[in-house]
Amino acid sequence: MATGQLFSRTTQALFYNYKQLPVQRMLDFDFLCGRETPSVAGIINPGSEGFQKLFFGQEEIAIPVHAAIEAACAAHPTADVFINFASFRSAAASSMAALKQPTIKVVAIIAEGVPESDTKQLIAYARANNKVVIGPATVGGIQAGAFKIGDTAGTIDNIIQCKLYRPGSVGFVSKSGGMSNEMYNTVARVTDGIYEGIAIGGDVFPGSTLSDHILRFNNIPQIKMMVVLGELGGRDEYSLVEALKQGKVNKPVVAWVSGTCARLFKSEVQFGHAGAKSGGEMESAQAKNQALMDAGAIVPTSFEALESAIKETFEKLVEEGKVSPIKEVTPPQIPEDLSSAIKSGKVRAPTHIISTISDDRGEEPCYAGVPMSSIIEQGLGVGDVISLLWFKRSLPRYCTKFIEICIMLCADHGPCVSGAHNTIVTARAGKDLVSSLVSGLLTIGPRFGGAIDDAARYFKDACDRNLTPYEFVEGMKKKGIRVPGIGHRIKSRDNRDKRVELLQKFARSNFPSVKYMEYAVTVESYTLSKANNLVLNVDGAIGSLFLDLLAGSGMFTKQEIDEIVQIGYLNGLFVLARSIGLIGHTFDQKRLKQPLYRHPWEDVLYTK
Ligand code: Q5B
Repeated sequence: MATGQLFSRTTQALFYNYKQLPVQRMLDFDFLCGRETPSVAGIINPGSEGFQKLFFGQEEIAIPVHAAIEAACAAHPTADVFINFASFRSAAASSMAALKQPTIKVVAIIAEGVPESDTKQLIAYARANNKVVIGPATVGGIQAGAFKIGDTAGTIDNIIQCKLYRPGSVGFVSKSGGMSNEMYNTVARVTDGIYEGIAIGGDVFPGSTLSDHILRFNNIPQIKMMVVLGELGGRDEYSLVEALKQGKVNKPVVAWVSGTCARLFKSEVQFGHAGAKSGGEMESAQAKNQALMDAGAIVPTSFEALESAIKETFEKLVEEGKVSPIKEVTPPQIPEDLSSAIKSGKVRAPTHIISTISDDRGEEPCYAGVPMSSIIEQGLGVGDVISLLWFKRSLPRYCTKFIEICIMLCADHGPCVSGAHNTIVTARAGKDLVSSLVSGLLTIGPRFGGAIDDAARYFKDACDRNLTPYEFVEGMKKKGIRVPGIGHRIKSRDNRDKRVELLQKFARSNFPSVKYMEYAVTVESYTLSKANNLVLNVDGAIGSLFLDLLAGSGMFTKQEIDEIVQIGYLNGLFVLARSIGLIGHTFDQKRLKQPLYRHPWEDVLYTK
């Protein structure tokens, strides 16, 4: 075990197995102490690399995250403390790896339940290599005003109350981490405060012992007295007894071994810690308290009397002039996190996003206020989900059925259409599913699949204005605009688009009115007189029929219909539907292991 100081105001640690709260607490402590550099130099999160954003006072800082211990140590050669938040399963291996790094001097192991045989190996290696292990099963330790391990000393409020933001004159060591918080408070009340506090952990074999730290404290000039809180079980306190007897400790030691109540139980009782069970008489709290007293420690008669024993010892040191008065400092205020300030109602903050269609905050997600379970229980389908998420209302069944038919009919139209072609070429270039899908989707536009909204806009306008097909089509021609929803590359008067027929058939027998569709049909009759392929296409059929759905269902106001047409909802139906086919084409190409596509030269006209 090394002698003297383990930490200082410039000590930096590597934090293993990232946990946001303890790291942030360390940085908040740093800020409270007025440290210039953060005490966490780097984080090791096995398998992931990058940066972790955390607060250092008011500012955010980016702490490097390393995938491996070796890499972290190489990147931060001055960080000599390794704080290990690994689980009990991996704590031993990672601690040994850290101890083997030349830059690491102190390893704190937080996990409880590390196998004793593993801990013994860690202890042996640390001793042989002049390194210090704190724990396992510990909260860690603190050097007041300088450096803190993880969650030691609890909340910032507690740290301020215990004046741990500046050094006092008392060295404290205990087995229990929880009790050390209690004792920091006691010590702060009756002395000038803690200089350093260590919780060695409650295991049978602690990495470093009570006496290891007392002997170390004895060598630290700023520490004027020591407080020890032992507990029943084990013989750790006897090494301190030996040290006292041998005169190795020349500063006052106030000690108490808790667990005196164990004698009230008829059989052996296991207290909280693995090591806290009284085996034989020697391991009882009474025997250890007596031995400590006999060796020269100041041992009170009960735990309740510990505070006054500490007080008296400290006051004696003051009287003797051995303790000079500490200059009190006012610690800076740690800015409160926005989330906790909002929670406690202290502040309000404007939101950055407004959403009206879904809510995932409750027990189950809701679509437009309808819980998911109710959607499933009512046996609703994808048309109903679209009706809720796109139109924010439950449309009648014939409407949602129509939406579903649109999706089914537009799901695919073979490999030769523009979108599928692009998807196929992209998949064959080795791209992933999403890339192949979006490359096809990006092809959807005014000529291919994306004419539904414009078809609805122009048919509505022409129909509402009672234009004759002649006036409408010729008017469009004058403006140089092709009528959206009219015309197809392969469909014609003699080769009708089955999809259009199916949609019309469904609407004629289910919709209260098909006024807009009938108008589109009269337009088609006129365009067919011009050319055979100027049929009402699938975009035109959906566009005109959706106008009928909106107007005839009685579920939308005139203003809402205008808004839907103006915003352009309806191309969404083709996008959604065709995604199904484009995904299928991607899988098909991958399944067929198709090589990179190259367009044949013969199919290109090379000209100047
Ligand atoms: N002419 C669709 O044209 C196509 C005219 C017109 C007045 C028109 C064309 C068009 C409007 C957009 C539209 C959706 C580009 C189509 C779809 C999904 C799909 C696709 C698939 C699937 C076809 C020849 C002559 C010219 C033109 C005139 C053409 N269209 N006049 N209004 N709408 N339509 N798109 O065959 O006098 O000789 O100069 O833009 O609704 O995309 O299966 O492939 O499921 O995947 O290339 O079904 O109609 O005809 O350009 O040679 O024109 O007709 O002015 O007259 P074509 P062009 P002129 S459904």
